[in-house]
Amino acid sequence: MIDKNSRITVISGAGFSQASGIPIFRGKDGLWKNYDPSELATPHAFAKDPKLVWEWYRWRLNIILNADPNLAHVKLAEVELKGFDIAILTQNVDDLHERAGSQNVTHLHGEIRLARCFSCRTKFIWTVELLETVDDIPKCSACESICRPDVVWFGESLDSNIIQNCIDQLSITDMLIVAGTSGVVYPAAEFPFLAKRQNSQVTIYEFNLDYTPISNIATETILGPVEETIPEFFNTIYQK
Ligand code: BJW
Ligand code: ZN
Repeated sequence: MIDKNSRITVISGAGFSQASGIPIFRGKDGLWKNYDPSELATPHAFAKDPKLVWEWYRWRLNIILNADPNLAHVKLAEVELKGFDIAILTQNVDDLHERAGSQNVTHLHGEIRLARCFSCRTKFIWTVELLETVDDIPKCSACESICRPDVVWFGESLDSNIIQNCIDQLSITDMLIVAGTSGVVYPAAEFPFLAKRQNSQVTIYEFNLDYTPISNIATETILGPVEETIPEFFNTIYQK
């Protein structure tokens, strides 16, 4: 199926980290205090009530900082360690791919472990200890302005260099794995279609609990939890 000259690209979404205890966005699992994430992950929500939005982020940060990579994260890192050319384009703001050992990870929607100053754009890294000392809106240590999570909210543009890198990566990939994403948030939702348009030979494997809009163009949709299906899939490939 693939050898070490093949290029593998993985697009991961919230379902990839679900088994690590990190709530996904859509469905009842995503609700926090009855707020839908799409009501909170916006510049408008932050402008209206930054304290509420930070409370949501602190809640999620605490979960993420204390979470561990699951068997799906670990398997991708192992595949890379075995010498396969594998790039991960993640929509997730957690760092579980990196903590599992993956080296080539691109964050499309930013990183929750970073906060950035609204005025001078200085960034700082959250730790569990630091998180415990700040219970209000975090302030910049350089200029005292308020900080925001260093993530991409609805209506905000993704970094143009990151988008270009994704387009380049998708144009050269032999195998595309789309795992644990509902495939409804753009521009990431468009990426599998883009890969197919750029290279009709690309094999697209989708891993999800359910079918999604991506299933229509996937070579195969493998239903089940990624923490089981991803390790099984790569174990099969190694045997060939
Ligand atoms: C499992 C599992 C297990 C569970 N194993 N599977 C074109 C058309 C229409 C709209 C737009 C468009 N272009 C832009 C837009 C607007 C908007 C958009 O896409 N809206 C749609 C909702 C319609 N996009 C944007 O605003 C983007 N900006 C942009 O394009 O700028 C230019 C522009 C702006 C405005 C108009 C036009 C152009 C920015 C998007 C930023 C998304 N940000 C968030 C928050 C990040 C910060 C944070 O984390 O707090 O990113 S929203 C949220 O959704 C988060 C996620 O990364 C993202 C995707 O979610 P994901 O990963 O798919 O998770 P879920 O929960 O939806 O799905 C989980 C899946 O896993 C499910 O399928 C489960 O079945 C499965 N699953 N457990 C396997 N164990
Ligand atoms: Zn500042």
